[in-house]
Amino acid sequence: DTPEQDLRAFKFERILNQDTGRKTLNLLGTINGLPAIITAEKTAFNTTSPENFVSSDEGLLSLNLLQKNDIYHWFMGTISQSATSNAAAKVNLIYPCTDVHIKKYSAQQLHMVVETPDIYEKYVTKYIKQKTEGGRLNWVYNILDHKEESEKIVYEDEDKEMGFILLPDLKWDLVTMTSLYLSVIVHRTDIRSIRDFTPSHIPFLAALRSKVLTAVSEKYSLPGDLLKIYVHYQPSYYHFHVHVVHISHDMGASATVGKAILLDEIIEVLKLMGKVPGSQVVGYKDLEMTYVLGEEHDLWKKIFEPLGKGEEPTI
Ligand code: M7G
Repeated sequence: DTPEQDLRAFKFERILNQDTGRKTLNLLGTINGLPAIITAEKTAFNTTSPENFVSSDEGLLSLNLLQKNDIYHWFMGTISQSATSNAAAKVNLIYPCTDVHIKKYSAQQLHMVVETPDIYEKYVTKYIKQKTEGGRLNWVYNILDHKEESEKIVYEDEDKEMGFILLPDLKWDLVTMTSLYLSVIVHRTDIRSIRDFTPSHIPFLAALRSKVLTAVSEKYSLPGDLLKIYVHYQPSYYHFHVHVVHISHDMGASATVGKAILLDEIIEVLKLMGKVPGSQVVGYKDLEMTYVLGEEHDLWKKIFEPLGKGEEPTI
C-alpha cells in the first residue's frame, strides 16, 4: 500500500488531544488492525502573494458575514488551497505506532521534576538504554546511512567524530520560512543526551553551531539571529540531535523552559565546569536537571511518581 492508501484506511478510535489555540488534533485509530496515530496541524497563512488574499479566485473563495456593528465586521471564509503548494493542514501519520507514541500524543497533566545526578545514574540511565533498543532509532540511522530523506539534506559533514547531517524536521511543511524547523543529527553514536557532555565536547559543539549557521544562511538566506538553536532534555530519541527553529515560530511546549535548552547555554555551562573552586562537577551527569514530564511518560510512571510517594522506582 502507498502511504496515502494507508492513511485513507485509518479507522478512527478516539481523540488523544486537541489544542484549539495551536490548531492541532491528535487521533488514535487502526490501519489493517494495527494501531496508528494521525496528528494534524492547520498551516500558517501563506503570505507569498498577500495582495490575493481577498480574491474570490485565489484567496478567500467564499465568505459568510456573521455580523456587523458600526465599523466592525466579522466573516467566516474558505481559502483557496492545494496540497502541493498551499496546503490547509500538515498531517503526520505514525503507523504502526507504539504505546509510547500513544502516551506522547495524549492530553495529560504535567509535572516539574528534579532529576538529581543520583536519580540519573541509578534509574534514568536504565530507561535511556531501553529507549535506544527495539528499532526506536531506525529513522535516525536511515537518515545517517542515506537510506531515507537523503534528497532533503541541507548540509552534511561526513566526519565520524565531528560530522552531522542538517535536514528538515518532520514538523516543518518545507515552505513556510517563518516556521522553518531543521534538525541536526550527529554522526557519532556515543552521545545519548546532554547528560553525556563534558568540557571536552566544547570544540565539537562550537564547530557544529558555526557550520549550521553558515549552512542555513547559504541555503535560506536567514541570519543567525533569526534562529533558535536548542536541545531537549528529556528528548524522545536518544541519539544526539539539535533543533534549529525560526524565531517567529511558536512551537508550544517543545521550545519552552522545562524542555528546551539553548545550545549556546550548554556551551557556556561546559566552559564553567572544572573552573568553579570546590565543585566536583565533571560534566552534565553531575548536575541537577529540572524539567517537565507528563503523567503518561514512562519516566514519570516508573521513576518520579514512585519516588514522590517514597517508593522504589519500577524501571
Ligand atoms: P526530540 O527532542 O527527541 O523529541 O526530537 P520531540 O519529538 O519530543 O521533540 C526529535 C525530533 O526529530 C523532533 O523534532 C521530531 O519532529 C523529529 N523527527 C522524528 N522523526 C521520527 C523524524 C523523521 O523520521 N524524520 C525527520 N526528518 N525528523 C523526525
